[in-house]
Amino acid sequence: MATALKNLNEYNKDRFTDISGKTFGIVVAEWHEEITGVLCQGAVDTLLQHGAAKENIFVNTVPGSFELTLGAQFLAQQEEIDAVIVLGVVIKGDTKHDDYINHAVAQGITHVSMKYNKPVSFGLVTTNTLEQALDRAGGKHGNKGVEAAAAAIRMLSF
Ligand code: RBF
Repeated sequence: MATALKNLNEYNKDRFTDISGKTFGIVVAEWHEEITGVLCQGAVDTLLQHGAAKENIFVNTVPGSFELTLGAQFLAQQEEIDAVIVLGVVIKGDTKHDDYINHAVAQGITHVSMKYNKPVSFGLVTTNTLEQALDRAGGKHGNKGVEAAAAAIRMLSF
């Protein structure tokens, strides 16, 4: 579990497989894009640092986090894609939209992962405030895009 004391930014790289021949699909929500852009950069940098080829990383955007599931499915159904990384930011507001979106994405991408038997990483930042989201996109709680990429690599080593 990611807390102030523990998160996957300090992952154990010994457990990583060689990803030089692996292909990754990243789906990023455009809502709060100043934050999702940082998550995406963190994910891409992590894949590159661990040997993925630039031409094997496919980044696609969707309008909002609710659309992440279908975006993940479009990617996962492609045979050449080995793992999918889902990135978005949902911030609590006056209504319960966040609950509905977050649950839909969590269940939706789990389903995609099971259906296509591929890792689909959950990089959805779900916070009460904008500040908490910024803290998790290159701030004091690391970068959840990095963590999502690390989880995808780790699962390819399973
Ligand atoms: N999408 C996000 O990615 N993050 C949000 O914080 C977010 N807040 C929303 C708040 C409301 C009230 C609504 C209706 C939508 C919100 N969306 C958000 C967009 C949603 O994920 C989706 O793109 C739209 O509902 C269109 O299907």
